[in-house]
Amino acid sequence: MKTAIITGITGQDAAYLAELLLNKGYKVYGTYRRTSSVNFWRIEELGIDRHNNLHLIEYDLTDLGASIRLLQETKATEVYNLAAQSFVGVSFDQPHTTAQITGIGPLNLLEAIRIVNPNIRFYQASTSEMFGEVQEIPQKESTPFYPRSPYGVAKLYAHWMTVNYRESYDIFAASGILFNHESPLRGQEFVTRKITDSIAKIKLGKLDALELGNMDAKRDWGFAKDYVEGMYLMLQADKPDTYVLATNRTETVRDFVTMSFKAAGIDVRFEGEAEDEVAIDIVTNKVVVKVNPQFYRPAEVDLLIGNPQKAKDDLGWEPTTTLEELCQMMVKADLRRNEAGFSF
Ligand code: NDP
Ligand code: GDR
Repeated sequence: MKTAIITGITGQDAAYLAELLLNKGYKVYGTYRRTSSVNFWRIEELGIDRHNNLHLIEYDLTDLGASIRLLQETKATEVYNLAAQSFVGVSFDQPHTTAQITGIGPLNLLEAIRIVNPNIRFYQASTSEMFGEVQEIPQKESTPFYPRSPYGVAKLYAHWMTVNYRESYDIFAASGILFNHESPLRGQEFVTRKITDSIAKIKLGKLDALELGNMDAKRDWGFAKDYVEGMYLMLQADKPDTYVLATNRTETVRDFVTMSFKAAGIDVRFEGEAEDEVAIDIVTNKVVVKVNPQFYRPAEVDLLIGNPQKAKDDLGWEPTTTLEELCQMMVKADLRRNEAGFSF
């Protein structure tokens, strides 16, 4: 039986990856960190929380000793490092914490692999935020990096350490540069889920209007379940490498708003500019989206669009879900949850 560690089991990607690996017959150790009230709603929603082959372990990425013991005790042969302080906005307020968790955290795991068993295969969750300020369109593995947030800088450090351990110690260390990927399991602080959950509440009369920041930002949004398949394929390859996973389509936050309202059966029109921009329900004439500068970032990543050709050629990976399908899936899930009276 193959054994894998997935760090950050309470997060979106780890839940889908755990489901994938369990279905492939893996024994999975999912790590969570100590909090006063830990929340396993994602693995519960997928129905895998009581799976015989899923073992939950308390672990903090910032602890080197704990990283060493984690590898010694589980005897895992694959480590998927998905844990991070993953919210770009928060990284501006907590740059030091973000550096410790998102930057140094992966180094702890790489060091632990080097010490405990250099044959362990390692996946690092790298990000399109490392590209930041546009240098080339579409972005690919060879595009120069120019991160625009403490989060992006921390991830870039972890990415280069992954490459460095691959080259220095012959460790099978893969780095997946993943563009934004969303799902009904996305955290509510991220813009897509904030939009779909708010639209469900507006549709059900529980909320008047949704407040957003920069609606001009363009993102390459895919479906998280497609992307975890790519993570798995990277660790099954003949050699470790760096791969971009993306859909090669980019849309604005405004477009995502329009598509998601449409998925809820509401047509909207936009009026005004910048801080005065609003979206109006065409039938009721009510304002349903306002801009709140509180959600602007000190530095923004304006445009992300990825070229996943290398992953297609080497791994046979391709995204399967359109943005319209993604919006429909997310709005449907949030309507169901809000109708039932709860929404994480
Ligand atoms: P989430 O924010 O949903 O999950 C992050 C996980 O990391 C949570 O389980 C969180 O635990 C855990 N974590 C945070 N700090 C620590 C710590 N000190 N020790 C151990 N665990 C910790 O992220 P996603 O699932 O969306 O993303 C997975 C990974 O991929 C992240 O590294 C993210 O940065 C990266 N990424 C994500 C993309 C996306 O579009 N989703 C795109 C590119 C990269 P807790 O619940 O306690 O907070
Ligand atoms: P991002 O995702 O920063 O790309 O990082 P997020 O959904 O937070 O922002 C996307 C874009 O939307 C704009 N925006 C808002 N964002 C949030 N969160 N809330 C708002 O109200 C809002 N209004 C507008 C943002 O300014 C931004 O331009 C995600 C995370 O999952 C990272 O961990 C991951 O590495 C990258 O995707 C790829």
